[in-house]
Amino acid sequence: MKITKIEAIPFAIPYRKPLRFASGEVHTAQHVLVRVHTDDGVVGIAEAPPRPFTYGETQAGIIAVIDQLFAPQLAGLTLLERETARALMERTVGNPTAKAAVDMAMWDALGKTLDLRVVDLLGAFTDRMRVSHMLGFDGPEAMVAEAERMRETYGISTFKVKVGRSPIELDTAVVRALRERFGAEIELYVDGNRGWTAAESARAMKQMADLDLLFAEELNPADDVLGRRWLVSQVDVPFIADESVPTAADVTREVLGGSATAISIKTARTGFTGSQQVLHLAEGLGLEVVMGNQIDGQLGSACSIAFGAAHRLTSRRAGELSNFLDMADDLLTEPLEIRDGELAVRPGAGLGVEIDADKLDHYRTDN
Ligand code: MUC
Ligand code: MG
Repeated sequence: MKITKIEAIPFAIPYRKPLRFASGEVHTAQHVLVRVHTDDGVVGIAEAPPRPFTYGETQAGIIAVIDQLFAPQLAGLTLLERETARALMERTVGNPTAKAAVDMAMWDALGKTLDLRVVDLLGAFTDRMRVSHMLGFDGPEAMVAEAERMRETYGISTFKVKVGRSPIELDTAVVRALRERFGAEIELYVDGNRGWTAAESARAMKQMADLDLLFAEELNPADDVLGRRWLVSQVDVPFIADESVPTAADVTREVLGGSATAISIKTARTGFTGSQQVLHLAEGLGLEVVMGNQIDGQLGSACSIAFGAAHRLTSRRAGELSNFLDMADDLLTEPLEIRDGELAVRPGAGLGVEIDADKLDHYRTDN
């Protein structure tokens, strides 16, 4: 069970359909595959998605911090010493997705070593979740057509609509068109990625007051502290903090400060160990929780479903588990499949997924 080596391998897989939102856009999945090797010959895997517009990380930076700091610090630890691993990695500020991927690859290796699934090690609440699909910026017709395709092909009936454009009517028209097309058949919520001001957000929420939204997420910057509090105090749906709460301390600050009433948990930024810390905090505070997506590939989505399905609170709402559908290809030997609007946890030990060696050879960018 001793860690002998940690690899950080860059790869690039194009998106069939780029995702556009208020803080950025993604055309290619330039992620980092993390492999934790042990002295038993077990290899645990996870992926880190660089999101410079959210966390400041780059692909080269993730590789550097793993190769130069985390790999030497963690070598020799056993897979049970995850708290020690966390404490060692916490000596380095920031770098959330690099830390999360190392943590999750350790859990995968532990599951494979014990011949147990990660979902069972974490809590084993259920083995599947309803899926929520993210609709990136486009015109109303194209976004309605995309939702129709997702419903027909995968049975998905919950949609998170990216908003935050100016004028606000560009986005409110999309949400209205979706509600008019599908009526009560779908669940809808919006995510602004900090694109609007507090006043624009309040005006947009008034325009959408009759559209039966589930949630509103990060409509304006949390750093506009008083503006955010003013907004959250008047919005009548749970207000989700996402990129403003990458740590448990951030959750505490934002929620106690009146700047959020719900949170997004993303395994891509808090791994499994940190996500449990955030989840238990959220339960204690009585917050709504949504499993978010860091525009993950299939490996990242396998991590999200393992965590989301493991716990009661995270599996209550549809989880954002479908961004990988927009990628042209992936690295897994067997693709994840969304059916009847649900994604199931894989049956095998650990995360239950394996990397296809030929695909990795083809997409890795360090050879
Ligand atoms: C989301 O929920 O915001 C886009 C930016 C980011 O940090 O995550 C994605 C999705
Ligand atoms: Mg978000």
